Amino acid sequence: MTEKKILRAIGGEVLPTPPIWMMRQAGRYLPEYRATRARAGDFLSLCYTPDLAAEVTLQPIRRYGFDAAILFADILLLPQALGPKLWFETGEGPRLEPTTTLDQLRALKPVGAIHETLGPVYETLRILGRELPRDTTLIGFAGAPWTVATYMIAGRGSPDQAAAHRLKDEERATFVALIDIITEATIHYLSAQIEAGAEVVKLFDSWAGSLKGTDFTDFAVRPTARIIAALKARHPGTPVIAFPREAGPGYIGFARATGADCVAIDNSVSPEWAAEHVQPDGCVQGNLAPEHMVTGGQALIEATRHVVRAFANGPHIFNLGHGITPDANPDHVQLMIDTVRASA
Ligand code: 1CP
Repeated sequence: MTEKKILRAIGGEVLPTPPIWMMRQAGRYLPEYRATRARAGDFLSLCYTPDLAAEVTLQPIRRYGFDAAILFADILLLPQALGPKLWFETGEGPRLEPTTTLDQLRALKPVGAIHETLGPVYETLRILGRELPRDTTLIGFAGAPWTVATYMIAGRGSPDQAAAHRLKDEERATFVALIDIITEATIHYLSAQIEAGAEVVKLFDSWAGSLKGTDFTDFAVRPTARIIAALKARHPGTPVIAFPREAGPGYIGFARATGADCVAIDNSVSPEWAAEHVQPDGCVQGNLAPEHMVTGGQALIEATRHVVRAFANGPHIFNLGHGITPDANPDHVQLMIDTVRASA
C-alpha cells in the first residue's frame, strides 16, 4: 500500500490527522522564493527554467515538510502555448493577447503543438520526481476551461469576468468553440504532466462561482467531466482534484457529476456544511481562510482545529480555501501545520 498520505486520503482513508499542503505554497511570502525569482529575473523565466521552477517547488517542502508538492507553473502557460502572447505587468498581474473572434480562434495553434512550449514544465516534473522525499505526493495542475477562457477573452483578470460572460451570451458559437479548444488542450497538457511524473492533477476553476444555473452545468461541470473522463481512459490510476471555487450549492454532487476524486472547497462555505453535503461523496480538501496566515495567533489555532474537527469523520486533505497571500507570515504557516499535526 502507498505510504503517501495524500493518495490515501484521496482513496477514501480517514487518517489520524489529515495530510496537508497549501495553495500557492511556493510564493512571495517566502524569502527563499523571492531570492530565486530575482535570480530568474521575471516570473515567466522562473516558470520556464526547470532547475529554478523545481527549486521553488521544493522550498516549502524543505521548510515545512508538506505532504504534497505542487508543480511551480501557472494556469496561463497553456493559453500562451496555443499562441497568444503572455506577459506580466509588474505590480499588476498577467496580460494575455485577447482571443474573442472566430478568426483569432482559427489562428490558434493545433492543441498537439502545445508541447513545443510546455516542454520545460514537463522537465520540472521529471526533476521533482527524482528529488522529492518518498512520502511527498507530486501534484500537477491546469486551469479549468471556464477560468482559462476568462483570461483569454479579457486578456487579464477581472473581478466579474464580464467580457467572458458577454461573449458567452452574445457570441455563443465562438465561446463554445473556445471552451472546446481549451478542454482538448487541457487533456493533452495534463496527460503529458502525468507521463512526466505528476501523481495527482488538480483543475483550478477559480471563477466557477460566477457561472449560474445551466451555465454552471454547461461550462463548469461538463468541460471538467470531459477532461476527467479522457484522463481516466489514459491514466486510470491518477486521481483528479477539482476546485470549482465559490460554487456554493454547486459543490453538492460535483464529484459525482464530474468523476473528480476529491473536491477542493473555498472558505466562503463552512466546513460543517461541506462535511454534510460534499464529503459523503469522497475526499474533500480545504478550507481554512488564507487571512489567518497574515493574522496568526489564537484565532488561527482555533480556526485550524475547527476545520480539522468538522471534517474528521471522512477523508480530508487540510488546505486553505484559496492561495496564501504575499503578506502572510511564514511563522503562521508553521503554527497551522503544528496545530493540524497535534490534532489527533
Ligand atoms: O510575482 C510572482 O512571483 C507571481 C505570483 C504568482 C505565482 C506564485 C502567479 C501570477 N502565479 C503563481 C504560481 C501559481 N499560479 C501556481 C503555482 C503553484 C503553487 O500553488 O504554489 C498555481 C497553482 C497558480 C494557479 C493560478 N494562476 C490560478 C488559479 C488559482 C487561483 O489563485 O485562483 C490563477 C487564477 C492564476 C493566474 C494568475 N497568475 C498570477 C496571478 C497574480 C494570477 C491572478 C491574476 C488575476 O486574476 O488578476
